[in-house]
Amino acid sequence: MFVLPKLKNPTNAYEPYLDAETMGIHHELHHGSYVKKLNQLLVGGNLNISRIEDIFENISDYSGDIRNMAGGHYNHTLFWSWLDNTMSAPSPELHSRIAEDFGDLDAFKNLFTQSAVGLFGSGWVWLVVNKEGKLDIVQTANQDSPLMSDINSGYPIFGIDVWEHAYYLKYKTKRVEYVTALWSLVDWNTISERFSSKPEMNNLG
Ligand code: MN3
Repeated sequence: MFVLPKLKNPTNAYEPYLDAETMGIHHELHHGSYVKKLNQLLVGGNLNISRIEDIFENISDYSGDIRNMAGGHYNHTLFWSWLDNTMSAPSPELHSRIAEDFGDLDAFKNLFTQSAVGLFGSGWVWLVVNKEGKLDIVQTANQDSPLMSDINSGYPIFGIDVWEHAYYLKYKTKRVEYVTALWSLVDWNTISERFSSKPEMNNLG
């Protein structure tokens, strides 16, 4: 059975960028319901799955409901891991890769923010290591992951939830203000660790 992971901090520790009410609802109710429904679907289908990646690797074998709930659980688990209230910076290794692939850190942030603001409807924007081994910015719809076998756009090392439930209470329709504020909460330490521990490209399918 999958469990809802704890946030790194109390819900009010992300203020003023993310308000405590949004963090609480987003974590307990939205993410919590993905976990609960995923477990119900797996039990109901007699499916014994212990790794979400096992679902992603053969995503077309699973129902749309399992796709949505497994993606929702996986994506939000990553999202919380990438948010903290301690200012940090990319590791030298990641920083030089960002400079190589995007110009510099500010250019990357601008491109990523544009992609997040430009995504139509609900979904996620990701920084991935693609099959060529380059950093890339990709979008997914709904709760899809870049790791799903019918998408396969790279290994996500960072991503932002741009569903309205992530920002509507505080920012209303102003998604650009939410994404801009979020840069102050980005935990580059965790992202740098995920970058340096990424699997070999030939394991990405
Ligand atoms: Mn969400």
